Amino acid sequence: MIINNCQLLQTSNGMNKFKLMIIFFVFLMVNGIIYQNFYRPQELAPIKASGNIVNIDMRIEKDKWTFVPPRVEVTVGDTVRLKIFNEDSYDHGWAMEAFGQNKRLFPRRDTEIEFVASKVGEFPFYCSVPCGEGHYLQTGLLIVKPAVVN
Ligand SMILES: [Cu+2]
Repeated sequence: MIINNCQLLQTSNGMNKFKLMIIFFVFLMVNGIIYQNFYRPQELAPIKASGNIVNIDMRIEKDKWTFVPPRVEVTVGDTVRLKIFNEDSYDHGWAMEAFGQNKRLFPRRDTEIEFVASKVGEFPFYCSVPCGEGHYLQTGLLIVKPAVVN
């Protein structure tokens, strides 16, 4: 007996399952757009770039497993341009989950990292490349302050 694939996919009113799936996906997308634009609480929305650029020079001191400065303060919406110089003869890394950053820092050179600080809070950063005895202590903190309302 030969079973026709198309017949298996037919529903009682003759509508193809694929059409139903497409209608369902369109329904989900429309819901998503309506939610994003009208119902999502402000504090959940990422804050857009203000256009203000903050240049930060950071160093990794030789054989000290430290980021200098270890604390950085910016205002929400700032575009953060980090320039990190690695003084060591081995690799380090710079990672921050909150803003999706993870970069390898090669020895004795600058590495540039750029991102928008799109939410308020305190976000740790750390060395993401196993680099020696001080690796797990090689951390720092980015403080993102709320924007000043005029
Ligand atoms: Cu490390």
